[in-house]
Amino acid sequence: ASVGALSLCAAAASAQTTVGFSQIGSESGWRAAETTVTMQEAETRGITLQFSDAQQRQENQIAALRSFIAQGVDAILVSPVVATGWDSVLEEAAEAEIPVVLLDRMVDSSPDLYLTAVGSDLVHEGRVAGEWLVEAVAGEPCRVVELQGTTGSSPAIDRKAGFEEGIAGADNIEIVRSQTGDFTRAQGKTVMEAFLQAENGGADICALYAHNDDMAVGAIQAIKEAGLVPGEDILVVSIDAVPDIFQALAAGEANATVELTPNMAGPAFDALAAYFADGTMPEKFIQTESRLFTQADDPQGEYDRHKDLGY
Ligand code: GYE
Repeated sequence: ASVGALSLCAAAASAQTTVGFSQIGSESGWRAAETTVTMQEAETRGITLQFSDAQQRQENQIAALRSFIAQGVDAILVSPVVATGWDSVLEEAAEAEIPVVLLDRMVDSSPDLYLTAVGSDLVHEGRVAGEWLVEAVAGEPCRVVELQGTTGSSPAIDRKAGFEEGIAGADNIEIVRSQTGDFTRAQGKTVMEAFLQAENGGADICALYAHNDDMAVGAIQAIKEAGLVPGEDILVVSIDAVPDIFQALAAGEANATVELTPNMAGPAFDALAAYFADGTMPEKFIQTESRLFTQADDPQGEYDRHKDLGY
């Protein structure tokens, strides 16, 4: 079964729309911001949001989705922690004619099994980071260490592939170590400590590429504790554009980040509203914008602006 139009009636009949949201957890500042924004967007629109925190476990997400289906919610939002293993539960939602919208991460399942996905082009983000590094080192030899996101998650897979594409033409740049830091600050620091130790105290590392800002912030701490200057001795490029990385950019301790909006729920709720109103089928992928920020892009101003926004 695929997402049908019958759920239109269900949502239209009840005065209030109820949406279940299965969130991954709170591994990063970006994730926390997405949760906040999703709750705000629901409230603004008068949507009742059933929030479920999976604490990083797919089995908890699948259980949450099953409980949303059993309750008969009007729609489901899910940020899938990993890409595989969703077919059965998505089929169950489709059987129940409950539209599912993916937020910020993708699944390997057939697109027929969800209404739409809201997210950035994760490969593009990695490519932008890689291309930035190619320019920054201008032909000089550069040994890169990479902190990957959660193993098996679409951003970890795609941001790795994208970065490799971005540096593909540059023989002077080489990824010498690559390991997961699970998108967390704590793991970013621990894994960076191991990288530094393995690479001559850090002297042999030219740049760090982290799949998110939180891991970069943890790694920056490790670099400082190793007696090196992040942003100078070791270049730091990451993804998300959370307030803390703008602070690091302003302090010269990070070099570049690729912005990812935490407002995935706004476009998701817009698509659901149109779908419930008259059956309008959204595009299968609603792409949010990505842009690069460097130390030259007024990081202090960006920090202030992001602080004011709350993310
Ligand atoms: O970049 C990271 C996180 O799924 C794209 O998940 C998202 C990533 C985001 O926790 O910080």
